Amino acid sequence: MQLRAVKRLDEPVRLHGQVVKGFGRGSKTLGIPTANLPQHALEQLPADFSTGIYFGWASVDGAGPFKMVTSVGWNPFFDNKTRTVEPHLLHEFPSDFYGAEIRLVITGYLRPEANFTSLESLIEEIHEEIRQSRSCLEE
Ligand code: ADP
Ligand code: RBF
Ligand code: MG
Repeated sequence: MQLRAVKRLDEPVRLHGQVVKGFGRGSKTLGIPTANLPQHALEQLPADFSTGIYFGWASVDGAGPFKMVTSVGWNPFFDNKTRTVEPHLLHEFPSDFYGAEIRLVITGYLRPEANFTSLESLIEEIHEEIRQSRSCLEE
């Protein structure tokens, strides 16, 4: 993989909302579940916030904090029509937690959103970012 400069945000960005259903693609297609935030949570983003891949911390119904890596954007690979915030939490949960209150603190930025030539390359890239986020957050 190419080495990337990780950017710490000057001000952490906080978002919260109840976990909603998406297209079910995270676990089924990618093997990487993402807890989607409701559309109105996007209003909590600063106006100049760029779409892209970020990392930070999450809590679920007050449990945590758990490390997380999140996409904020349009998911160009899937040609989505709406902007979404979809964190993958670096924690094994015993079951789904749709409807739970999730809180995010976004502390760092990894890269802009990208399109990929294959699903395999998207999955490989996300796995690399999970490793990178883990090591950044352990510092
Ligand atoms: P959807 O398109 O509905 O978001 P996903 O396949 O992305 O479907 O699955 C997401 C759901 O999986 C989350 O809403 C959450 O309830 C559950 N889940 C289980 N483990 C995790 C995890 N480590 N990170 C994020 N979500 C998880
Ligand atoms: N989707 C894209 O279309 N392009 C991306 O560059 C991209 N990067 C992602 C990085 C991470 C760390 C995660 C968790 C997801 C990413 N996705 C990306 C989003 C992916 O398309 C999304 O999780 C699925 O659409 C399932 O909802
Ligand atoms: Mg999801």
